[in-house]
Amino acid sequence: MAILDLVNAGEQPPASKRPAAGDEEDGSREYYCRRGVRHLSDTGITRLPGNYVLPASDRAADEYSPSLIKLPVVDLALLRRGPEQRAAVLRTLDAACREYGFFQVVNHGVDRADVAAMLDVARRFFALPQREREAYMSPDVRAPVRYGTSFNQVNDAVLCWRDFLKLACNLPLVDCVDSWPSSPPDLRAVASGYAAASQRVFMEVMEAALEALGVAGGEVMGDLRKGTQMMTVNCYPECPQPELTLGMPPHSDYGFLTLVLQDDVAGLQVMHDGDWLTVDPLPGSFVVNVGDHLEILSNGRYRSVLHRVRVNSKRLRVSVASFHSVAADRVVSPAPELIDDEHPRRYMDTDLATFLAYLTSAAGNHKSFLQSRRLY
Ligand SMILES: O=C(O)CCC(=O)C(=O)O
Repeated sequence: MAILDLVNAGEQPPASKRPAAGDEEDGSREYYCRRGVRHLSDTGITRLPGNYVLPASDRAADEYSPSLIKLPVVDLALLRRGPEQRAAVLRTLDAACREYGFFQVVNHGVDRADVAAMLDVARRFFALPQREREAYMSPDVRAPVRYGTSFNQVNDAVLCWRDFLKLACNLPLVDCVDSWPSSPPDLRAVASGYAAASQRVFMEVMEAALEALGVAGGEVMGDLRKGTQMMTVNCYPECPQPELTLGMPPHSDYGFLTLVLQDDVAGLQVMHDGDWLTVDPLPGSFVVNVGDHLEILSNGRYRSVLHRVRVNSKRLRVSVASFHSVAADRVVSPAPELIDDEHPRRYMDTDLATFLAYLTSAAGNHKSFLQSRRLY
């Protein structure tokens, strides 16, 4: 038994909820990967199984009494209201991307009812019987639909307290939607409407970010218009010992920007000046963060920042993260406008296909992929 398994070893689902004889071995890592944490939480366990217990050095240090930060707010309505207001918003956006790598977007034009419907259908999907959810499980990181658990369950040394549904949203969207879950019956309509809205907001914010960086956006925006979008619907159920584990480990995101829709339960934490700060969920807003591809394109001016998710014992949390980038084989490089004697090129070229290949052999947490692309 591994050392980690000795901590809290022995906590298993009550007999009534255990798999029938001949099913996976009860309490094995494989069992937990197959069943996920929603199922485990529903069994009413009171102690965390050893597979989820992080070494003390990787746990969140403090008691869970998060001090909430308000991220810089980017108001998209002001972006459209004449050159002066646009310039002021661009300054806010630029400062947020350099200092935090994170900001919140308001007045984004996505209907509140559509946002609420997305969170609602997400909750209903994770409340479906386990067998229905399991049908979408796949170990293939390139699958157009993938239900699973943990962060990168094949390579995670310790499992994370998260279940997810990943939906590829590449264009034309109709080609992807048919492979998405058919239950709940409104999932395809609600999630495809939300995905299209999220792509619109992404394009508007990305155009502003390129303008703020002083980069000619034509080619990049053209590539993004034909690019990739992956939507991850996250479920972090109530956890019996949240201080021993995490919903997601510290990681950065691969793409240009990620748009995160969170419900009203706090959990997302951002690394800033060496401290973990909890993002205050601002109702109706999207949290937006810079991904590795934008850090590379900006030659390091914008920061793809580590973030992680804490869980709690009282309320299930749902979030929807939408990752946007160029097509998988399209090369991402530092913009020539941002390279000079004072700012030599800091990153090698990369592409999404290389990142996906990397994920099959590494956990992909921390900023390990981005570090592998750094020249100095
Ligand atoms: O659940 C969240 O708030 C953040 C999710 C996230 O970081 C991710 O999906 O990469």
